[in-house]
Amino acid sequence: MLNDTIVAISSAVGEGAIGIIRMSGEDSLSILKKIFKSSNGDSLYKNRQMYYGLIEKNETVLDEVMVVYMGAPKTYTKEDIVEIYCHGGIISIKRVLDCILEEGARMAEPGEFTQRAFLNGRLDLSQAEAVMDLISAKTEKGFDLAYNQLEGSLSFKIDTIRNKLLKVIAHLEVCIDYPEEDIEELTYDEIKKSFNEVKDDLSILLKNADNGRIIREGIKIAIIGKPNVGKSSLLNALLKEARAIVTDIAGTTRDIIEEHLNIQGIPIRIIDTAGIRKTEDQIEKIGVERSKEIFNEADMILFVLNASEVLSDEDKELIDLVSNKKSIIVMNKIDLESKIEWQHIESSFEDRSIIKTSLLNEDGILNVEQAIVDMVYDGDLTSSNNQLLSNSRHIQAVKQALNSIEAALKATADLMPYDFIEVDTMDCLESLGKITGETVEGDIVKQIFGQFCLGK
Ligand SMILES: Nc1nc2c(ncn2[C@@H]2O[C@H](COP(=O)(O)OP(=O)(O)OP(=O)(O)O)[C@@H](O)[C@H]2O)c(=O)[nH]1
Ligand SMILES: [Mg+2]
Repeated sequence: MLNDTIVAISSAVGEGAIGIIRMSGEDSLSILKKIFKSSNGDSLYKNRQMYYGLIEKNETVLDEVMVVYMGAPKTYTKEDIVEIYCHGGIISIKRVLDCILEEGARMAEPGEFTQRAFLNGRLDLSQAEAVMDLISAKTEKGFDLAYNQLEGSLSFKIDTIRNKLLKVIAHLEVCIDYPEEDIEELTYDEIKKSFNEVKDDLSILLKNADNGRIIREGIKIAIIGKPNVGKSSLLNALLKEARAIVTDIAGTTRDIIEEHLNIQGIPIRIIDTAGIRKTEDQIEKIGVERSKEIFNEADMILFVLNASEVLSDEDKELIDLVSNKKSIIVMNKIDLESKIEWQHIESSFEDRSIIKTSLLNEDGILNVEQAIVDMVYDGDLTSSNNQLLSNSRHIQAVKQALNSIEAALKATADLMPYDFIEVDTMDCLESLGKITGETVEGDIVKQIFGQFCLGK
């Protein structure tokens, strides 16, 4: 039902100076004419021109507004659009909205304006998804990433790869359909060359995808360690506020504490946990169980140790656990006399950064931040500007495409018949089409737009 007219409140809900109502569809202008009286009696509504006047119903004034009519097809949805700028605040907007609904417009579903932009061919699917990312971006980097995607940087890359595949497919089909014709045969070597190019393109996309995903979704970091080593002190120092209770009593933190943090543009979900130890205390026991769950779920661990204590067996168990995970070692309390077995630590964490801190005075906290940034970017900060892939759905599609092209390469190496090779090539093409929306199923499209906010 693309030709009905939809309406929604497009500004954020709550009190504000202005509240914006947007209509899209064929009847937008005629509905506007029924409810709006321009102050100068104008009723022509030139394209993209603002008019000042009153929204009236049964000769009662509902609000004093500004309106603009934008004619299809050069609009966000490629349909006729009308925007009404009311006084901000719930009553005014609600009254005008109700009035429009009575005149026959339908309340828009979440994301329906952008969905129309997609269905009418103004945006491809990855660009439409970028619109949502722009709105929900929490960091500058996240915003820039989404903006590039909206501009079509990812679509362009995907199209380039798809075109390479289409060329091979076209050639394969001619060879399959007209075997007797004297068409220049595609040699297996030539096919292989094209496939290898595609494979390289896809691998490069995937190489930077993890960073992209982190910039978009945030990275989950857990602070883990024995009781009383200074985990909550670390959380507070990173947040620059006294968020968690810090005492000299071992077992102070019993529940997990989760906060959002932004280090050099990287969005982070940081989680302080209960110190891990064997305990008979019922509450603490549950806390320790949760700490272990968080440990498993986290993308990265900040492992805190107390440099002024000798290592216990429990410490050593934890060290073994942590050494298998992406982690940064925070050697805390270096203001006190050092008693820890450094050799054991260094040999257990040969390839890890070990940061010395005295969190009592927030000494070393900048080094911890830098270590996090380095780990996220794998020591390669410049690559943070090359991310094209960031959305898990897109990453999944590229992975599938890579599998297919590898299968196609193998079939080529085995000198399989052309139609065999074509099947894998088609699979690859189809996987890539899911990103831009050419080959995506309807219910997935629905699900994607369902995540949008109302009025977008
Ligand atoms: N001397 C010294 N004391 C510190 C340092 N960092 C933290 N402390 C103290 O160590 C004690 C424990 O700190 P917390 O941050 O509560 O430790 P925690 O790991 O969260 O402890 P639990 O929540 O019990 O697991 C507090 O008394 C802190 O003031 C440090 O660098 N040097
Ligand atoms: Mg604590």
